[in-house]
Amino acid sequence: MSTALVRAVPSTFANALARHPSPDGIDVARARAQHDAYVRALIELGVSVRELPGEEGYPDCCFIEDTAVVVGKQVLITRPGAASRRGEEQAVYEALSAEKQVTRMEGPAHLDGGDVLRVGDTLYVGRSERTHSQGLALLEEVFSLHVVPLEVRDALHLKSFSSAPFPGWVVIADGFLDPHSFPRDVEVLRVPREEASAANLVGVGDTVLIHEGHPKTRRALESRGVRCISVDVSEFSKADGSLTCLSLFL
Ligand code: CIR
Repeated sequence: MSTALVRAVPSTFANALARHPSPDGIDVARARAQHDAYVRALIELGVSVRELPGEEGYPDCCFIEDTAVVVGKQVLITRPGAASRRGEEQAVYEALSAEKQVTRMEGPAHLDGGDVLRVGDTLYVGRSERTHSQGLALLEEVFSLHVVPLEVRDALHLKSFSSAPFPGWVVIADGFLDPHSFPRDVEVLRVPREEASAANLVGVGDTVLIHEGHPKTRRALESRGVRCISVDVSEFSKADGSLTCLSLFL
């Protein structure tokens, strides 16, 4: 059974970082209800979910994916790219250090887990406003995997417009990345740019969780035999988050 670590939405979530703050603001109660539904969907798919408490001093802490990169027993605890998020990783370190081989990233390197896309034995790593070359070098050192940098433009993270929901599969939104960035034996599913946030999928078995309201992506997946479960993460989207960012698969 797979295990996912999630982190509760703090009451300060309305102050989460946002590249284009929504005029309506973030509704924290609604975000919490959406988070609960996301957790329930994972549990219904047979995932064992562990939840860490949120911390009021870290409005973005529910975006737990950014604080660690997990590959089997090896974990790299990151130094998040945004200064206001540095320190969120401590609780994740404490939760994982007894059961995993944990390395901690030291300054000046910085990296967000949302920039790390694992496809087989390769880590594709977005060079973004949050992740720079020193962060990439440490990834190469810690994991015995090939690291390939990809430039991120017009988005927060590499996984803001991509994901690898199943082995051998990558989903990317049009216009952000050259589809030929991946080897030929990787199946690349392209989704329309206007549905970019639906390219960020969580895959469990033969099923994906998909951001609600993206019919073209859903149809493209279903026509390939993928079962889709929609979850509404609209409040997290207002803070540039999507589906993978809300969990760390251990
Ligand atoms: C941030 O700007 O850091 C958060 N508001 C959003 C982080 C989303 N993380 C992710 O997609 N991995």
